[in-house]
Amino acid sequence: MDHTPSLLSHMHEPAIETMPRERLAALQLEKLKRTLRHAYENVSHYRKSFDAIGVRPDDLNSLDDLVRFPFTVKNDLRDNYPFGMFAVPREQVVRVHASSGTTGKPTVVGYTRDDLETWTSVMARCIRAAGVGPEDVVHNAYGYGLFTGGLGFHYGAERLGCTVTPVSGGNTERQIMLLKDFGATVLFSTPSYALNIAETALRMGIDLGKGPLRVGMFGAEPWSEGLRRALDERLGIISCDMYGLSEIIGPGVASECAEGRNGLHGWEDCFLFEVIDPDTGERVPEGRSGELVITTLAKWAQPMIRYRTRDITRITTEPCICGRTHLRILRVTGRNDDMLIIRGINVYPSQIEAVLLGRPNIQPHYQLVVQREGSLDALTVEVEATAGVHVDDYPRLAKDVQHTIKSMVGVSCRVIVLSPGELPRSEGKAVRVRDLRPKER
Ligand code: DLL
Repeated sequence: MDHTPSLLSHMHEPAIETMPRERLAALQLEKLKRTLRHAYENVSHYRKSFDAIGVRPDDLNSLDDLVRFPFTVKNDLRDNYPFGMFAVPREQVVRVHASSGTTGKPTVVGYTRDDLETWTSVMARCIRAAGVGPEDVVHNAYGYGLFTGGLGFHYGAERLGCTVTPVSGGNTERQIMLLKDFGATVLFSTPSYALNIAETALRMGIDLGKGPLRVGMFGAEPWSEGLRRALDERLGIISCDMYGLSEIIGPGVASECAEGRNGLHGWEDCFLFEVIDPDTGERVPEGRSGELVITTLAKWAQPMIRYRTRDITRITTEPCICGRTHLRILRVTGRNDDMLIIRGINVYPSQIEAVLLGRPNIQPHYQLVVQREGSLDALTVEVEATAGVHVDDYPRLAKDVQHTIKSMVGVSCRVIVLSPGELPRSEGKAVRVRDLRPKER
């Protein structure tokens, strides 16, 4: 069989990744004009929302002109459920995915054949950036199905020539047997599931840290540097962060390089990134924290114009040691929606995680329970002690954690220390918050 064409296309890719930023901007402008026209001409939602504020695709003459265009929000997708945001005849849509919302109907996303090709190639870029290649045996524990994680990683890794095991989530003991028997060198999963895998393996008497595993690509939920260190150590790997969302393409929007591991390269030839103040909608200067807004530049079935991700982050265009020129998204600390306001203090679960991971005798499993006490919200943090800590020591441990959370995050909370194994373990996206407040009517 002749493998030349696919090898050649891989060789062209790195040129895009190191393209000078001025050329990248010119490419973005050209693609953005096409995207705006395509959206306006083919999606009634965009036609209406542009007309409502009197802007036309032709009003865009520079990248900065994008601020004149309206945002798109998750509700726009819900209102047009299931296929109302498609910009091509349904016959050209060859795949749909969906993300389950907390409220009823899922958010549906569609792909043309070209969109799938774009997705596969950005995924291959991400996986290569983590230092993975054809020599690797990849264990893919992201869920296969409507969730974009499983199939997104699958096709990207196959494109690179890796040997892919499509395990999906769940049945953790069997996963460990396969990891070991197949000699997996790379693990794809959510960070919370990776932790579950590491822990279950130890219980089975298997130290994955001593095996051939060498790289982990973790994402789909917020996680902290502390959890990164724990996973690196327990699994004997270099773990890289991976970011994406169904509405934009799935995983593959941005990922860390193995060399830098300091922010995720967002692929600017395919996506245009902005950071805004979530209250005013104004762009914030580079380096300042705000809500990430993404416009697709190469998505035909369902173009997204200024999609408000609700994810809070910062971006930088400072050069990275790996030589890639695409901007970096600094770790996504959480979603706007995940933010708790406890007695006036804003708290993200990942901030609590960062504190817990630094404490002795505490395991990296936790849940935050929010309750209404009178007119105020009260926070209880449930954590687990490590094996071997005597129950008599739990109250002292609780006090220590409570004190550290207060001094580092600024929030007062109750802390309950539980025995090892008492908290639920994740098999996909971890549930970090149990909200027991009465539902607003
Ligand atoms: O979670 C896509 C994905 C799959 C990304 C596998 C990475 C790995 P959704 O289910 O639509 O898509 O959820 C998207 O998850 O808006 C963020 O809030 C959160 N998220 C995703 N990656 C990260 C990350 C997939 N690395 C939503 N850090 C996003 C923090 C993340 N949050």
